[in-house]
Amino acid sequence: MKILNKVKLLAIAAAASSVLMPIASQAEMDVPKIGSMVVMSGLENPWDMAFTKDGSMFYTEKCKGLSVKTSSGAVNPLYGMKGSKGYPAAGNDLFCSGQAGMLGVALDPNFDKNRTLYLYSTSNKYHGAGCKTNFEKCDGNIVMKFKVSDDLKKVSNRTDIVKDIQYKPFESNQPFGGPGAHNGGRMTFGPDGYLYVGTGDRHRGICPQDNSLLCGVVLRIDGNGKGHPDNKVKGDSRIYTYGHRNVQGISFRPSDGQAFTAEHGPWHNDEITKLVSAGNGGWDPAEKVAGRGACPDEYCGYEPNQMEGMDPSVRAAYTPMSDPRFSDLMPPAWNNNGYSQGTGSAAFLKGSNWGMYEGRLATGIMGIGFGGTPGGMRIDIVDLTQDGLAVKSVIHMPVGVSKRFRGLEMGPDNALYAATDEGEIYKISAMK
Ligand SMILES: [Ca+2]
Repeated sequence: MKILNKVKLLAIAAAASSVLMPIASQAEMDVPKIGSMVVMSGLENPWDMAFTKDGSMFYTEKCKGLSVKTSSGAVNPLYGMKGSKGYPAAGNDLFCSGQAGMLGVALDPNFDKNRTLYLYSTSNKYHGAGCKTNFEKCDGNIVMKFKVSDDLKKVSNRTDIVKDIQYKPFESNQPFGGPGAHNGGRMTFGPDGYLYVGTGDRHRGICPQDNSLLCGVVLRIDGNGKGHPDNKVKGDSRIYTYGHRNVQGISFRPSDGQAFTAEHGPWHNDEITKLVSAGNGGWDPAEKVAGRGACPDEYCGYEPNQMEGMDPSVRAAYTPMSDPRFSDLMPPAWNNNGYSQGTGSAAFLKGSNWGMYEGRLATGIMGIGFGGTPGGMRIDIVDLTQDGLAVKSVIHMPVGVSKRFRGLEMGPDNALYAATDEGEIYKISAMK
C-alpha cells in the first residue's frame, strides 16, 4: 500500500506540475540499501549460526567445534571435536571428514528459559557392527542436546537425541566421492516448536526412497528426538519428508510458517521446494529402476557419464532431481534454470528494513562451475508465489563480495548473517 500511495502521489505531482517525472526512484520502489561487513574472519569452515534474542551468536566450525560470540564481543569456545584445542570440553567420538563434521546448530525456542542448544555432528559412537562398507547401515551422524551456562562460557549435560543419521564411511568412485559425502546437517526450529533436521543421501542409491533409513530425508522431531505425532511417512516416525538429495537449507516463511528446503543438484537442477508432510522430493538415485541399469557403486546420482561434463538436461532426464513418476512428488518451486551451482542454505528475510525484499528467500550459492555450467558464488533473493510452487522473480543480492556462501541465518537485528567456506561470517544489512 505504501508503494502504491507513493506512486499515486508522484502521478498527482506530475499532473499538477505538467513536468515529466522520472520513473520511480529506488526510494519509491522501496528498494533497500544493502551493505556487508565481516564480523568474524580466520575461521575454519564456519557452517551454521544460531542467535539469542539479545544478539549472541553461536557458530560451528566443521572440523573444530562449537563457539559463541557474545553480544558484548567476547568469543568463547564451547565444545570441540576429538583432538581439538582450546575448548573447555570435547566429544571424543566427534570427527570430521569431507563434507561431514560439526554442522548445524539451533537454539530451543525457549532458550532464554531452558538454555537448551541442539548440535548436529558426525560421530563414531554408534557405528556398532555397521559402517564396514558403503553398502550397509552406517549410524554416523547424531543430534546432541546441551545446556548452556548463563555466562555463555560452557555447555554441559550432553544428551544424544538422534543417533542414527546415515553417513558415508569410505571413498568411492563418485565425483566428490570421499567419506562424509552428502551429509546434510542443517537444523532449524519451526513455528510449531519442532526441530527440523536435513539429511543427505550419503551416496547410497536406495537411501532417499527407503524410509527405514535416515538419509535423504527431513526429520521433524521434538527436543527429545521423538517424531511429531503428525508425521505420516510409512517407515521411521521421525521422518517429515523424504526423497531428498542433500538438504543443507531449511527455512520457514514468516507469513504462513510454510517450510521450504534448498538443495544442491547433481550437475543439474538446484532446487527450492515447499515441504508437505510425507511428501516425496522425488530424488531416487537407486540403480535398476526407472529404466536404468546398473550404476557405479549402486548409485546413479551422477549418471550417465558421471565424471564428464554434459548437457545438464540429458543428465536430468536420466536421474531427475524431482522424478514425476512419484504420485506424492513435491514439485520444486525453482530449479536454477536447470543448473547446479551449489545451492546450500536459505533464510527468509525478516524485517521492514528489507523493503520490497521482506519475506523473500535469501539463498546461498557456492558456485561450482563445471562442464559448461557457469560458476556463481552469490546470494539470490527468491520471490516465491503464495502457493509455494513457483517463483515470481530471482535477483542477485548486491552483497559486494563473491564467496562460497555456506550458511545463512537471520539475526535478531534483522540483518542476514552469512558463513563462507573461505572462513568469514558476514553481516549483511539492509536499510530503507
Ligand atoms: Ca526434488
